[in-house]
This record gives sequence, structure tokens and C-alpha cells, in this order.
Amino acid sequence: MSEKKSENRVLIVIPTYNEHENIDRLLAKIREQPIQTDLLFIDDNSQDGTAELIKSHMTKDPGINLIQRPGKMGLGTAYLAGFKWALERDYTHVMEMDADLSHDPVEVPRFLEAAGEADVVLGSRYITGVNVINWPLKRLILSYGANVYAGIILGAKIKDLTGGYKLFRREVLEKIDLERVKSNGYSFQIEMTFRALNLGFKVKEVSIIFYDRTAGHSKMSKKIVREAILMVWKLKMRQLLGRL
Ligand SMILES: Nc1nc2c(ncn2[C@@H]2O[C@H](COP(=O)(O)OP(=O)(O)OP(=O)(O)O)[C@@H](O)[C@H]2O)c(=O)[nH]1
Ligand SMILES: [Mg+2]
Repeated sequence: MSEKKSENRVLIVIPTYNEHENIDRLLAKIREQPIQTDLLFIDDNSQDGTAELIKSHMTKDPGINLIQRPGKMGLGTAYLAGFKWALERDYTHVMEMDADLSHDPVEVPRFLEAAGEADVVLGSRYITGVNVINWPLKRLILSYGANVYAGIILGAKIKDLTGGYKLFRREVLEKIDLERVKSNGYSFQIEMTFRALNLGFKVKEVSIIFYDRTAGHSKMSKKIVREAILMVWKLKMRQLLGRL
């Protein structure tokens, strides 16, 4: 077993937009974990010095990488850039994680373990009731409702389709036609999982606790919600027409 583990090459992709206040704590927590991982930050020209701070960590930690983009281009395109970067290298597993410590790095080993019997592992807030700490009720209803809505329309038996703490085995990212992925906000998470399911990959949910950010600002917007409402229907239509 240990032999198999040592063959894993894990990349965690972390999109950042004005997350300066979270970077030090995030990196310390990730580096406390027993599993060795490489990190790839995708920064969209944050104005608060996020990229500069990441660069200062890079001088001490060769496992940290950074892609800098000229402006805020959205979460979806950030992840797609990260996935392509990973596929150009020899990573076996690619993870998604937010920079705001909503996703506790302590769970990384559990994701890897679950990947032993699944192709995609989703960190799920809604397997055992609601595992969300400190969200306003409005936000919780929106997230929970979005999941029920998307699950019904897409016919996916997944409790948390919109979460952003997840893991893909390399083969999944190789097989999904990344050029066709068009969502950029929350629906990016829904779309990636839907495409994986549609290709026959096994998706497993592991229970996580989601902590609301304590520093920095949310980038959630009405535009992101509207995109998700429409995108779910677009995905279903394309699937029915055999043009996903
Ligand atoms: N590169 C890049 N990163 C982004 C962009 N939008 C959000 N992010 C990052 O993506 C992650 C998730 O964004 P958040 O603002 O935390 O969104 P959220 O988790 O849905 O909202 P909160 O729960 O309110 O924090 C964070 O690490 C952000 O810094 C973007 O346009 N480009
Ligand atoms: Mg967040």
C-alpha cells in the first residue's frame, strides 16, 4: 500500500483574488499535513499583494507554483488553466481548494484515500445534514437550494454539486474535453462533475465541514447565481442531444 501511495503526485490548484490575509495560514496548514503535495496558485492580478506574498513563499518552498493572469477572469477559467498546467506535467491527482480556509487542508489525506475507489472525490457539506459553520441563513438556503435544483434537473444523485473542494484523478481531466467547459462561476463545479458522471467515471462524496471565511471578501455575485440557473438547463439539453 505504501508503495502505491508514494507513486501519487498530487497538485492542489488554488485560485486567488485578494486573499493576502489568508495565504500564510493556508500554506502553514497545508504543509502540516502528512501528504506531500505541490501547489499551483492562479492569481488574477490581486491588488492586495497576494501574488507577491506567494512569490516570497516560493523562494522557501519549491513545491509552490504561481500563474499570474492580467485581471479577474473568473474561477472556471482559473481552474481550467490549472488543469492544463497539471496535464502538461506528471501529476496523478489534481485537487481544487479555495484560498480562504473554508476548506480545511486536514482533509487532503481523506480525499486521497477515497480516490483509491473513485475517479472524482467531492467534499460534501450536505451528506450528514448541513456541515456549514457560520454562514448566514440566506447563503445556506441559496447553496442548499442550488444543489437540490441542479440535482433534480441533471438527474445526479449527488448531495453537494456546487462545492469547490474536490479531487480528480488525472484520467478524468484527460478525458473531459476542457475546451468545451464553458461555466465560470459556481456552475463550473456542477459542470465538471456532470461531465465526469456522463463519461462513466465514479464519483464519491466525502463529508467535510465548510467554514465561512474569517478574512478577506467573498466574490459571490448575482451574476454567478444566474449563470448557474441557466447552465444546468444547457448542460441537460446538450446531454439529451448527445452534444455535451
Ligand atoms: N483567480 C481567481 N480566483 C478567484 C476568482 N473569483 C474567486 N476566486 C477565488 O476562488 C476561491 C473561492 O472564492 P470565494 O470568494 O471564497 O467564493 P465562495 O467561497 O463561493 O464565497 P464565500 O463563501 O463567501 O467565501 C477563493 O480562493 C477566491 O480567492 C477569480 O475570478 N479569479
Ligand atoms: Mg469562499
